[in-house]
Amino acid sequence: MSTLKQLITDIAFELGFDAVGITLANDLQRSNEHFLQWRESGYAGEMGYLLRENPINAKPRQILNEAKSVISLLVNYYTELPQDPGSNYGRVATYAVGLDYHKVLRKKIKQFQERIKNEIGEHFLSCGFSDSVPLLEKSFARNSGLGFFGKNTLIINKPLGSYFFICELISNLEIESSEQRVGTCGKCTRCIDVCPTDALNASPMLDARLCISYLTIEYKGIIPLELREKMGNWIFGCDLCQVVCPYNKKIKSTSWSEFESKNGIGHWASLKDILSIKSNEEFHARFCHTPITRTKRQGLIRNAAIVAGNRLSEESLPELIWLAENEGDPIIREHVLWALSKYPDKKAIDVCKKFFVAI
Ligand code: B12
Ligand code: SF4
Ligand code: SF4
Repeated sequence: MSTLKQLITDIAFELGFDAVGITLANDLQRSNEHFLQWRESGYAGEMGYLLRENPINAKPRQILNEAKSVISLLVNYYTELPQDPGSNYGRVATYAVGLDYHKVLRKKIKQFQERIKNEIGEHFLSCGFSDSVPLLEKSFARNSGLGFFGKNTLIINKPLGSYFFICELISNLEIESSEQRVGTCGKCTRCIDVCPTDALNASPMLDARLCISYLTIEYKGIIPLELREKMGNWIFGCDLCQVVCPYNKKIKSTSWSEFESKNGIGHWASLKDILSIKSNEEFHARFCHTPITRTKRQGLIRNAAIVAGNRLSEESLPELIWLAENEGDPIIREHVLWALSKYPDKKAIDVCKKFFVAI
């Protein structure tokens, strides 16, 4: 390994990154075509930043003119799922149980940049990100030798599995590229089979409009009726196509304490607690250090109402009734009334009748 590559790898591991790989900062022609094909198929749903006329996606030099290499870094966020505490709780995807990874990783990437600059001097230029620019991060991670595309459309790394964040540094350094890793799903189709909404039926593309992760986090409107029951217990994100993946069977828990569930909302959240959040200020105060802020109060209560209806959460019933009678937000009200229509309870039926909801 060249000295520069060794130096960068050593700094990355010292700072706690779980894997590092390097590739050239060239445009990725084929990935770009796939991205455009995906978008033209309508699979991006309403994710505005991916629908812009000139998304940066596969062109690192549009971000850093002098770019020569992309240094990709992986951060394991896996923590074990505690037992389901029962019907009064909703599930949170593993990546979101702790602190907001955008903030944690931004700080760490900055330290990484500073350490490299200290070692090699002021001529070092770089831009670093994780999930904050529309760059095809998975394609660059794959090209950096950090794994392969699974049929669930995620990058799979041996031995890390797929529960990791991808970060990258676009830099002006000429560094020897890492060797591409070979790997394949073979005949396995577990993720496609387990997906409750058939979002992976177009694999190797994912129809985000059907994906529970998109519906619960990115999508701001009224969830289509036919998808609500399929959302099951999920109030934020979805992990099912990772849970079943054989590459995730023997993985280690994260060494990043920031991503442990004690620092955030946790794997299971009380539906009653969420449904009783009365204002945006209260929502912000509770979740401002976590990725949950993305849904805002409206989205999280909408999701919690659906899960309460799916699980017939007893504790949530008084909160749902209160929301049906007092909440001003029409999106929240719509989902609350849908949830109440699922309960066999007389009080719930009376509220539905009052608001003319078909039971
Ligand atoms: C938009 C987005 C989403 C959308 C769409 C996901 C998707 N698969 O497209 C939604 C909201 C659904 C989502 C969900 C999740 N996401 Co997300 N998401 C992104 C984001 C911002 C962009 C991804 C993107 O560009 N999609 C567009 C598609 C076309 O690009 P692509 O998936 O890279 O597609 C490539 C291949 O599929 C292939 N391909 C596509 N079509 C075709 C067709 C043919 C013929 C061929 C041969 C190949 C091919 O080529 C494409 C280009 O290289 C990235 C961050 C980033 N900037 O990259 C994170 C990112 C992909 N998400 C991430 C995570 C963690 C998740 C979730 C696990 C979170 C959760 N638990 O809820 C889920 C997983 C759902 C899933 N199975 O993918 C991580 C993934 C880490 C990993 N191990 O790969 C990323 C990289 C964020 C990060 N920096 O860590 N996400
Ligand atoms: S995250 Fe869930 S809904 Fe989305 S593709 Fe995977 S299993 Fe399907
Ligand atoms: S579950 Fe099977 S098909 Fe899906 S990503 Fe994992 S190995 Fe590939």
